[in-house]
Amino acid sequence: MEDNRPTLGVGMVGHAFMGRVHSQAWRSVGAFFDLPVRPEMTVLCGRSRQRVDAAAAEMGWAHAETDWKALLRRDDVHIIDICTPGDSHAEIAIAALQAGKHVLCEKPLANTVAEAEAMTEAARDAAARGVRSMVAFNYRRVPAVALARDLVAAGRLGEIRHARAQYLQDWIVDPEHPLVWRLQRDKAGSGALGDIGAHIIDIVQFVAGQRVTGVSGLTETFVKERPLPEEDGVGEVTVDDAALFIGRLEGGAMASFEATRFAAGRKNAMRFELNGSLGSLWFDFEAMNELWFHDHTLAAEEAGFRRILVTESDHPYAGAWWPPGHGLGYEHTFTHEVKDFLEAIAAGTDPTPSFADGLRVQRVLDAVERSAADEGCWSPVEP
Ligand code: SOE
Repeated sequence: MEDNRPTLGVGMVGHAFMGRVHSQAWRSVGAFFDLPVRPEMTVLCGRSRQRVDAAAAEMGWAHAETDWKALLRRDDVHIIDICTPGDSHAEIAIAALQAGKHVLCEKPLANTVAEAEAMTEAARDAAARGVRSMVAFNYRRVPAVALARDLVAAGRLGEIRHARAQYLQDWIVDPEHPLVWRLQRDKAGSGALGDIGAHIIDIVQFVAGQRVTGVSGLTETFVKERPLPEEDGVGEVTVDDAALFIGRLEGGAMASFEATRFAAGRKNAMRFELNGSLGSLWFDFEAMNELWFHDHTLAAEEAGFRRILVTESDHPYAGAWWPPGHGLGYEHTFTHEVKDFLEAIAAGTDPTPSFADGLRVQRVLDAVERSAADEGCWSPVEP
């Protein structure tokens, strides 16, 4: 049968971990979701000719380029997917939006508030011309997290009193782990704070449906020097290894956040708990197909945390995949992300999380850093 759907060519910049995950999303989305458009993996961009050619062939991209600006000049590229370290997000995203390309940008949106503001302004101008943008906070697209958001929005938690969020990893506990780009401030902007703290700030704001209005925080760098990755010698770690902060949500709730790469034994424990006047929710990414819900309106004898296996066909996203109980993984969150992005482009609506949502997270990150530099002093977050 003839396929009359419009084709949207994707040009992706970067092909390391995030590039690989995004590639699998672009590759599989059309096979599992009935899309109004047809995405095409048109061109992959990377700095080394040899490595980008090999990555393009391995991951299914039709062409390879070594200069991201070449992607903007191509008529067969309609979407730019940015999977580079934070120091290049603003330049690429703004140029792409101005060139009329839709933009999907990895998180955190930028390395500074000023960059995130400029990107948000460019996104606003572009949206007026029908050009869409989205920041890749993929955990919003875990079915259990989307269900948590729906339950809160339906009022099942009542008034939110507490938000408690953690993102715990352990990949640099070993002091011999090399000084990779994520440990360099000029490339990554910050450490655990921006890399994984950004996720839990976004998740709390998304699920609770409320902004963080102020914070007080501490950051720490436990290992100050590490071996250089490609030469002899050591270099200085210029970012935080861990960040711990409390905050206030606009509805009055008290919130706590912990982001660390030093939680030995915790691999990707992105967790949150919300407590409201009518009930509570609890999620841990290491068991990502489950959401725990306590309905406090039930009689005490039968109430208590109940495990919801979020794999039913009526659960968010789940119906497109496997029969109940068979479960999804990390990669599916990115497939859901590009699905929603493509649908919004086709419908002519603004996808979420928007660059403005990314800026909102960036302002919280900045407030935490200012607080930590001032011995934990209370730091309001600009609205
Ligand atoms: C590394 O800490 C990392 O890959 C983050 O950059 C991702 O955003 C997170 O999903 C998993 O951990």
